[in-house]
Amino acid sequence: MISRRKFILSGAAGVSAISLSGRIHASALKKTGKGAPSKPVVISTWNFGVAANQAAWEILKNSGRALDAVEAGVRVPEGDLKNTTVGKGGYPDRDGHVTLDACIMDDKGNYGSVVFLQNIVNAISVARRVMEETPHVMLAGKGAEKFAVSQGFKKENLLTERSKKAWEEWKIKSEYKPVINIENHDTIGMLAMDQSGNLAGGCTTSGLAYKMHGRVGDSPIIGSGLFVDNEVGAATATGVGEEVLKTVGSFLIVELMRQGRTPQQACEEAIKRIMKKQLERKDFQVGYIAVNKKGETGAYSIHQGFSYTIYQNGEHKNVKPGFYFKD
Ligand code: SD4
Repeated sequence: MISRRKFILSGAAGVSAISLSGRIHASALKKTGKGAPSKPVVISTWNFGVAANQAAWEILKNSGRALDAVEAGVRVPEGDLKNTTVGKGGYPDRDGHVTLDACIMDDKGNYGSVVFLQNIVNAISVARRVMEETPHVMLAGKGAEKFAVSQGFKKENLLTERSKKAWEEWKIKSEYKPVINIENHDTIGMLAMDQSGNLAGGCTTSGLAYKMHGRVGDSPIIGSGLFVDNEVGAATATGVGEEVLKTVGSFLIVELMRQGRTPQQACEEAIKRIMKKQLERKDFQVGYIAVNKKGETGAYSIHQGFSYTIYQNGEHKNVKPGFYFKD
């Protein structure tokens, strides 16, 4: 367990300490200082990064590998039945099937991914096995499921009563409209740098709710939902995957960092790249987070409401980054 029972929530409106349960203590309001970046560091999308970062930190603080940390971290929301965007409990596609996408990448440029995986809770761990136990980098659908079972993963129904009910209510109108900032929980993308300075990343999702059956998003696609280059840095995405895919967002951010941009500048440029083509569209969200080899971090989104969670310099912080549409 981490010894510090509080972490800091910071944003445009100020900074507040909140308990690990996620409740805000108004009495604990205080300003954050900008500490110099240090390692290890773990950064992840949204609020559920809190519990996920703690699991990752347990590994990092004991000089564990960034790769092990991101896997352990994102398994937390995968197994959380209340979470409707990742793993078991994730909202289904329009036909009522929960289909998962996930990928993982290590410091040596190795990558593993599963797309359109059904009936297995921990898609991230299956992705890691694809990376480490097969000659391939990506497995899809039934093949991915068969491989997972051969590796000892248990098959189970991922549609919970709650998500089934939500789907039945959705079917009444059957309108496909991805919700911006769904419950402040969405795809989890996690980036970590360990004590040795090595980077890794993981990204896992049930994808957009009520998508067409067979749809695959950005999250399991190398360079789009996630990219790690141990020489430079790492980036990951959340939001409407189609827009991330069209701009190969995470790879773009890492390449911009290679050219000298800070993680913050690179995330902003990647969002601008999307909006250049989508200027009139205000109906979708994308958020990016990034870290470079110095342990500096950055984040940016199209709309307000995106947040990320970081553990660095002895503090857990939930941060609300800047965003494109200011009004
Ligand atoms: C996808 N990027 O499947 C994922 C979903 C997500 O916020 O992140 N939603 O397109």
